[in-house]
Amino acid sequence: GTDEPWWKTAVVYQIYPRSFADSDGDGIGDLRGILGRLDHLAELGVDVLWLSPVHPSPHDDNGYDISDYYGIDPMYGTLADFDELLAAVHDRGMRLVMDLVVNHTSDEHPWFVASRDGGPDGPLRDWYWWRPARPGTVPGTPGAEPNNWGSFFSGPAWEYDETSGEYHLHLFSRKQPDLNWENPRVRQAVYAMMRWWLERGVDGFRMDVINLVSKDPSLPDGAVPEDGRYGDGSPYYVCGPRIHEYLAEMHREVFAGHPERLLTVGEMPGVTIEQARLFTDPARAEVDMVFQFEHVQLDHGVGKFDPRPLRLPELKASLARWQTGLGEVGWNSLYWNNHDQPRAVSRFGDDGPVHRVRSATALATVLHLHRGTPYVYQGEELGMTNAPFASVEDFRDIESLNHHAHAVADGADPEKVLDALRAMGRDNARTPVQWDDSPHAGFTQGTPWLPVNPNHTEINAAAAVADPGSVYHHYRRLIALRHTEPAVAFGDFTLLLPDDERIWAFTRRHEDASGGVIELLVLANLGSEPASAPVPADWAGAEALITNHSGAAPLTSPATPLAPWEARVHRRR
Ligand code: ISL
Repeated sequence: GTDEPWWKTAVVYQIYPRSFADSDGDGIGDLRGILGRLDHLAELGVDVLWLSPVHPSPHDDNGYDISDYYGIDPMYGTLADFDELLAAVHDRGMRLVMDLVVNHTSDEHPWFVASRDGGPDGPLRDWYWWRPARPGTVPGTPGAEPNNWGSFFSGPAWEYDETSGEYHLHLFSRKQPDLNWENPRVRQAVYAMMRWWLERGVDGFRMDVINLVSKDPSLPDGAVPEDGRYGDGSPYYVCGPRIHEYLAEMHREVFAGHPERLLTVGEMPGVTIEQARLFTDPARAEVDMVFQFEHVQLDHGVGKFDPRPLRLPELKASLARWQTGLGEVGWNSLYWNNHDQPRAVSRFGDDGPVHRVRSATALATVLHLHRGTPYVYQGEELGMTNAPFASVEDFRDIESLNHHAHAVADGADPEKVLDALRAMGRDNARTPVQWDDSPHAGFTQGTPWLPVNPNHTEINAAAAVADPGSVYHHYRRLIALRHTEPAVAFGDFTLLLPDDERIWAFTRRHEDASGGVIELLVLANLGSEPASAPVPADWAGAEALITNHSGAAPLTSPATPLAPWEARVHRRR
């Protein structure tokens, strides 16, 4: 499709600046560090860089608590550094997308300070969600919160302000008060800020928890689960009553001035396929694509810190449902990893020395051969793994630390809580990028804010670039294939063998403008034992486009043997 938007053939690379590359030795990554590593990304072949937040912040949640939307945190550099980085990204033919965190600000943002300190009648009071204590309670005491919602980061979703005797809502940390989008002045302030960055030259936004910005203003109590302490408020703020109105307004006020140029992706926990189709229907003009969460919650029990084994048929079925659900209308984003998820090779693959490379490349092959825009999280292209956290003191993430404190206070076994953090904690994704085998992996000359994974002596970019069989080179080939083979970007998706517990198999079928048909067959063994994939007779002998197994057997019918974690893509015309 020549009149398709450019981002349908693009691959996005996410940079978590704090952990990417440190240029000044303070142990924290920065903009000039990114600048120094741009050639690694250009050579990987990605089209877009998404930067996690770089604005001034108290860093209660590593920058997802912003105190100045118009600046750059001095820890990361200056606006001049930012402009230089943006120009260097553009010089290499890539685009730059920023993180937009506008469900909440920092409690140190001047808007919130004025809202709080101006008291109940102050001019900015209704920029946030202030509410009195529950009737009949003593304000400031447990149970007096305006409703029973829990925060995503443990504890109640309300923080008491002694001065005014009222509470503010915070779905995340107490230092991340939720903005009141009901107020049109709040929305206009957000849109003005977005326009300012677009005029500076950025190419779009990844929009943090954007489907939570519309709340039912009556903020009703939520149902309390049997074993829970807090009510579930999600029915009142996930894809709330005015969400489509707000995003359509944002599109008119911000995006419409920049036709063709932008990529917009809404991060949307709890979004359903039906909602996602509305958000991404081009005719509705809201956002280009969304991050959905279904496939990264299949191994959750009662919440993410109650991990359970994943069943492959469920994972395949989940992705297949989204392929079909957004097949005719809308568009998928595709991801295994980001700064909130444990490392995919450790979670869904086998990160031991025997199978790490092949399981990382098998997962990559399967994901990148789906229809949608793939996102690569820093270090994923190296097959970076979860980190060995010895004790709770080794964690830095507010979500993990709060969960540990609350769970242990509620009587949980600290060792079990620690095991859950090891498996699911966000710091797994946040250890510094492993550039080489030197003491701090080439990330910093100083002391890294979070220790580098000791396995950087084996797993690092320098080694990967030098080895044609590395995870890095496999990603490079997958990215190139999306650019050159239209069936990868546009082909129809059909899942094969849905109940198979080990084989992931599907086809992609694309008819070009002249009526020529190209079909791809993707086969992967998602296990550490050999397996055999049934292959229809008419596929036997089809050309192999990509494999992660140098000695791969030819494609034979009625079955093709697959080595542990072997993945391959075949094509026929
Ligand atoms: O990782 C999670 C905990 O289970 C998610 O609930 C996560 O908090 C959710 O995906 C929203 O994430 C985004 O907003 C948060 C921030 O902490 C995350 O880093 C960000 O990606 C609040 O801004």
